[in-house]
Amino acid sequence: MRMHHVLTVGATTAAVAALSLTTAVPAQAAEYSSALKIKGIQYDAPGRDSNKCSGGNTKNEYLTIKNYSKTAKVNLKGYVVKDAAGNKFTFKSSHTLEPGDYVHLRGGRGTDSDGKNVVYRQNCNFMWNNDKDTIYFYKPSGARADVHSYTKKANDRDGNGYITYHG
Ligand SMILES: [Ca+2]
Ligand SMILES: [Ca+2]
Ligand SMILES: [Ca+2]
Repeated sequence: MRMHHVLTVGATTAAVAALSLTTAVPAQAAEYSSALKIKGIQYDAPGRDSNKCSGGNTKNEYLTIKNYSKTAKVNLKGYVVKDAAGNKFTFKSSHTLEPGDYVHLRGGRGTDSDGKNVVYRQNCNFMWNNDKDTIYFYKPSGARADVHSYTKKANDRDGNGYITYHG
């Protein structure tokens, strides 16, 4: 009886450990039904970081969103990007991504351009932390399109500040 009790406790502990492991798996394990996904992120802008609008390097921090559909055009208008701290960016203007097309969502201020594949957050503060963060990407409906968590240590082996997700 005593032995049985010990075994039961052991099994329960293992089950709890397995459960917490499952919970701790980063969000990128999940796969959502979406044509638009995160191709990669330059989360650490090259060089010494400065959030000054003039002369700073926030523009060199960017998220790349790509249309992985072979047939569907997708308008970015209404899509939302959030980080772990709840900082939020909404694509407010129409910007159509053709199949295979991509956009760089850059920090800082600038002129959005379909031809140059760029949208600016119009905010000179950095959004993506250099040590770790989570990238949440939502459809206009509020449904998740893609989510990825990173740490510099685990996900950026070459240390260049860039991480590839859906290449
Ligand atoms: Ca930097
Ligand atoms: Ca952040
Ligand atoms: Ca890298």
